[in-house]
Amino acid sequence: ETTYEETPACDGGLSFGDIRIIKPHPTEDECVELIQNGAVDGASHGSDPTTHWLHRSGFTYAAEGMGVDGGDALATQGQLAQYLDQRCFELNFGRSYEITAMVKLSDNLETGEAYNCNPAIEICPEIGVIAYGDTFTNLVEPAATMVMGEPDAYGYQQVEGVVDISTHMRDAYGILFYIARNRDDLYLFIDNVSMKLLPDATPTCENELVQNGDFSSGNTRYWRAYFFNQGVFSAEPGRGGATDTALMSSGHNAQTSIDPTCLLPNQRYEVVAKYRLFHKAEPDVQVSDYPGPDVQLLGDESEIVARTTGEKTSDGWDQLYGHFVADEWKTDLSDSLRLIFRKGGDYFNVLDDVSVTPISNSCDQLIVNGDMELGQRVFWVGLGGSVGKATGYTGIGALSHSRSSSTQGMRYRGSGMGFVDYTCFSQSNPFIVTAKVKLLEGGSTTTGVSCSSSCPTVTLRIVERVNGVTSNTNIANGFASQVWETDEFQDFEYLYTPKDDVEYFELQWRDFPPEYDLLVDDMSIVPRVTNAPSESLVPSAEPSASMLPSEFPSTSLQPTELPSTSLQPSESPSASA
Ligand SMILES: [Ca+2]
Ligand SMILES: [Ca+2]
Ligand SMILES: [Ca+2]
Repeated sequence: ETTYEETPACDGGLSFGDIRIIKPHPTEDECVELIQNGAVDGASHGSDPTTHWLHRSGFTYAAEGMGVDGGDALATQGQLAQYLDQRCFELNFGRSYEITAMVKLSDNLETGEAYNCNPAIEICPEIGVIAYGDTFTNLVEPAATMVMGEPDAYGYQQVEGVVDISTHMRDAYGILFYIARNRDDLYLFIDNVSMKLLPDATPTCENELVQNGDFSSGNTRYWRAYFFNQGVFSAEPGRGGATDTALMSSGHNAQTSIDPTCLLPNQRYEVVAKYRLFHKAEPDVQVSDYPGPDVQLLGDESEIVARTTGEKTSDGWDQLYGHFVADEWKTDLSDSLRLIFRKGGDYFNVLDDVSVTPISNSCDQLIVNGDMELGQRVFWVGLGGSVGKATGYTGIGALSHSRSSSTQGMRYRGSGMGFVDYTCFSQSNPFIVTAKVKLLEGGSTTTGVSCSSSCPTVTLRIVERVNGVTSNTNIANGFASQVWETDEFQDFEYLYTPKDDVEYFELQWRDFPPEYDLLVDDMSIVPRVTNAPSESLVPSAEPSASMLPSEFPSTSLQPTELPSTSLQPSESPSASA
């Protein structure tokens, strides 16, 4: 006997809304690694090595035993791709994923003999991510690029990159990850593919604001290209030796982010980096073309915060240096603050040891690089004439050439690059300005000027602006000796009483005879009270209005204005340009 259930009543059935598909929330663990079967080791394990992988064109070939370390790989004559778990981009919005993969190009599917692709000079395999939304298709390409350097023992080369989760990824209904061959003539092998959540980049706001600035991790983490469709690459060697890496940007620019909430309001910061430039036409030869890269902070506004110094390190790297103050536009950003290394033209720019750190506000020494050892370029600017590093001296800095006017010289960027912290200034705290100064016969780097009478005059001008009013103080010949000893430096010293509320400050060496060049070294501005060695040069009594020691001939003092004949009418006295 067969029995049946009772016939159900047919008065209802399914209607719209009776079935709901609930999208389960992923766990955090499920969203750490987004690539499924990234090791593609199925073939030798008896399972399908192509699981989770799609080919966008061509075919998929299980390359058994042809992977990294002799494991399995996948090969294609098209692109290999897989869809990512889009829910993870909602869960982790605001964070970043690091993409890594090993890839190999070969013209032979059977032997897999490797073709060594050089991303500096040719198109190599890359990884892209496409977000499909209801109203958009957003492409991140490349999301990862090939690392410079030799292939590993199995012929594989590293591809790497970092992807920030964009609003497009968060709002997409589907996200495709793909590895592109970019070569019609070669097969693509892939292995060890990964797209992994980076540790939460919530900054710890430690002393160093640049993450992975020495690239010692061997990857480009936290760095990317500034221009769309440009890459940044790990490059060897870095400054840390043969196994250390640096960052290479091809064509244009590299950038990283600084969290604006880590900046202390009105704090001063030092920007330091090392670089090497190569022409694309001759990529093996380092060049020192000027201007070098500059370093820009970019948010709602932008500011150049470092430039080349013109002086190499002992290991042959050029140097970038600068200061900035964390003023409001930098600290009050809701979005990220970007640090961009810019060098136009057909160059490779290799960066290493990038650092942004707060400067101690001790007011102990207001001149940066006073010994000129870092070079002169970012610090000193020609005033009419040019400024260059003096050769034949031990680290002597500034030399003014080709002067056609006696007012020409050089100026120190107290403002502009912010090298003098004039928040240290107040009328109640005098400072001592010192320098070593030497005059050379024009065009000579060695022959000093000597004199017995009517010795030449050299002027240090202090330019200050207070409440929008610029004033100059000219100190002509603040020298201990009035005799110019040939080949000797003269000691310059001046007791300087700053104004209150200084808004702009610079120093100018100028107004010396046009037939001579000027050398300056060991410049210094220190508070009088803490500068014990200079106490002997300062009169024990209250300084007179002239602010100079009494043993100086008073005729050499011109504390307010120079005779008008020595001033060029065409030049703005403020020289604040
Ligand atoms: Ca494998
Ligand atoms: Ca390095
Ligand atoms: Ca020096």
